[in-house]
Amino acid sequence: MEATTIGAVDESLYYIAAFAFLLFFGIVFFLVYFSVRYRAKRNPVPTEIHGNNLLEVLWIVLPTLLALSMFFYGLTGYNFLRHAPAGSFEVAVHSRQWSWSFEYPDGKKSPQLVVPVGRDVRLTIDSDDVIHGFYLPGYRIQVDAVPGMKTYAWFKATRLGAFDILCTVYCGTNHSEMMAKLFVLPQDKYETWLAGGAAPKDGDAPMDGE
Ligand SMILES: [Cu+2]
Repeated sequence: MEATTIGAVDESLYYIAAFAFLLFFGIVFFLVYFSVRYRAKRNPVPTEIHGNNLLEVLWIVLPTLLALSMFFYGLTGYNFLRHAPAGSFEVAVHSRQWSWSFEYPDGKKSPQLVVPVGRDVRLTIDSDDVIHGFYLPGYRIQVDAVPGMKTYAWFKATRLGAFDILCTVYCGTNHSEMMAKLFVLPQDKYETWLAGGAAPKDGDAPMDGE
């Protein structure tokens, strides 16, 4: 499978969720089974078990390995998300109360994020005033925009279409309206837009996977 930010986040989510389901149903199953099997009528004198080294070792070692495997997924996913591949398409993201703007290598600026499909896109994020949160759920990206420093994120623009961008840090009166769109366009449509073509509208780009 091609390595993407979507894959990195979703894989660790599914992995942890799978164990959560397994443990939940496993525990409920044995809870019900033992309640019936050892009910007072059938087992009038409670059985007490003292000391079982094998069990003690098992219930220390198994959960430790399980937790470490989740940590492994989390760490590799985090490292992947923190390191944009060389040669990424660079976009500067500026935030302020209460809007986003995007600046491209040639100096062009736009209120929406527009990128060509298939590229690795590296975002350099800053803020003019207060802390904002750059959130692009369609590509599983969330990074704070902090005044006085630059933060980074990247994603591989594998899916064509329009994706929501939101602010996730409460930043004042119009925080909830601090939204923008990411448009992932085919290369030719991207170049038309870059050369001064009309700004893409929601629904323009062919939808894929969303
Ligand atoms: Cu904000």
